[in-house]
Amino acid sequence: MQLDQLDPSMWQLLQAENRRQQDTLTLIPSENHTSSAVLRALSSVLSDKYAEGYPGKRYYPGNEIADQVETLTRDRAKAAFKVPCVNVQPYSGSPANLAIYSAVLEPGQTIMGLNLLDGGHLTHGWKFSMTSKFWHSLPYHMTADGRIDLDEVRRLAKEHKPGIIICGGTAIPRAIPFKEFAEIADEVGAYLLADISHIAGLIVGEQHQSPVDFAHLVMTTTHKTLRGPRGAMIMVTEKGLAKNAELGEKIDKAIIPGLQGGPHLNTIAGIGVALHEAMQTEFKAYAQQIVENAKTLAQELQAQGFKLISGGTDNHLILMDLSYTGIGRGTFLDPALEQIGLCANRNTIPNDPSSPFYPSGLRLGTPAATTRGLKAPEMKQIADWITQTASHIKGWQLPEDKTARLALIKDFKARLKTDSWYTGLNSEVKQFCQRFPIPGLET
Ligand code: DSN
Repeated sequence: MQLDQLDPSMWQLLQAENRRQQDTLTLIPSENHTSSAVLRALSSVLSDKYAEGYPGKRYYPGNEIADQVETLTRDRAKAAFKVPCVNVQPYSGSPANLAIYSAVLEPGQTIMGLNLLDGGHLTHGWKFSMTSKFWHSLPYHMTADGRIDLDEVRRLAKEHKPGIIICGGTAIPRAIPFKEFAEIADEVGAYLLADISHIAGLIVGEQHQSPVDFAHLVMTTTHKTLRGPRGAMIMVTEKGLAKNAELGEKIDKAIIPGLQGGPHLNTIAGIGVALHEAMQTEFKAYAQQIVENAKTLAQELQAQGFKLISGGTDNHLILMDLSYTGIGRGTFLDPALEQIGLCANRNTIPNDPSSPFYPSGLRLGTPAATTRGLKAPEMKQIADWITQTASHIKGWQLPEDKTARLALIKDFKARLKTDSWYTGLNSEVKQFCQRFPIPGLET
């Protein structure tokens, strides 16, 4: 029976989400729109199959095809990133990072990652993440001008001799200096892990340097600029194998039996399809356009008077610093933009004068919009909508007092629903979006 007849309630929700995505613009830099081919693989019957183990060594029968699916995806990943070993089974980036640390470190050893509030990731050692309970976390930071503080990385590494240094993060608008990180890691004998989750598609599309000659290990999620399903991959480089010839086996064992059970074969097939797409010549043009769009959007925002962390972008991501207009301004701009149909997320900025829950920045990215075919003129339009919205809400200021703060935010959110100014702009955005269909929804 068809889903709409079997379960109309769920069907209607799925239809509503299709409409929401079509009628709004995704500007969250970690999101993208997968192709109908990737979605097709994701909804295949591979979802029903257990395949604990690895190709040729499974704990269940019936895995002849599963073995070929996993091997094909692994081979594509090896070719796309030019690495000798890849594990495509991690359920997402968080368990992938946990598996890496457990493969190469003893409990209690030191890990060094970029502080979460400066643009790192929870699993790079944030104080409330398991990664800082099992290992000793020593975060490094951004400089005042929004660049990674390599002097601090070097000083901390020399003093504390970490077992692993992690480079990469979630809100870094500039190129990651892999070579400089490698020099520091090599000097102190640490593993270097490049977490390229945000920029994997830019690397395959040759718009960002690859970490493969510099890092021992590379981890990426598969759904951001790479435009695949939600999943992750761990890669071991030649340099990694030179440091530890058993690194590939160690990573495989850390995933299963160390951390996970049966792999999600439908996701692995979807990753394989996404990698196939990423290795076509059109993907390079896509990656190039992502960066061009981000640069245009950054310039337009600056021309409107906005301040950006690091003064611009080298990649797909822009971090707006709203702190000069008051503290915690992301708390207002994020829902106000959502009300007109633009989804960008509030985010902390380095040295945020506010708190993570009421951050002073807004994070924007162009991967999803570029998938829909937006180019420079549309980036100008988006900058104009952001400017109008920021101006419309400029009177709202976050009170210091916690009770007053909660009351004011409640009031602000209620006003979003009743203020007809938003309805006007929302219709404009909706109409604009009709010109740019989401590829996966076309069929
Ligand atoms: N949540 C992701 C991001 O938005 O960057 C990182 O895992």
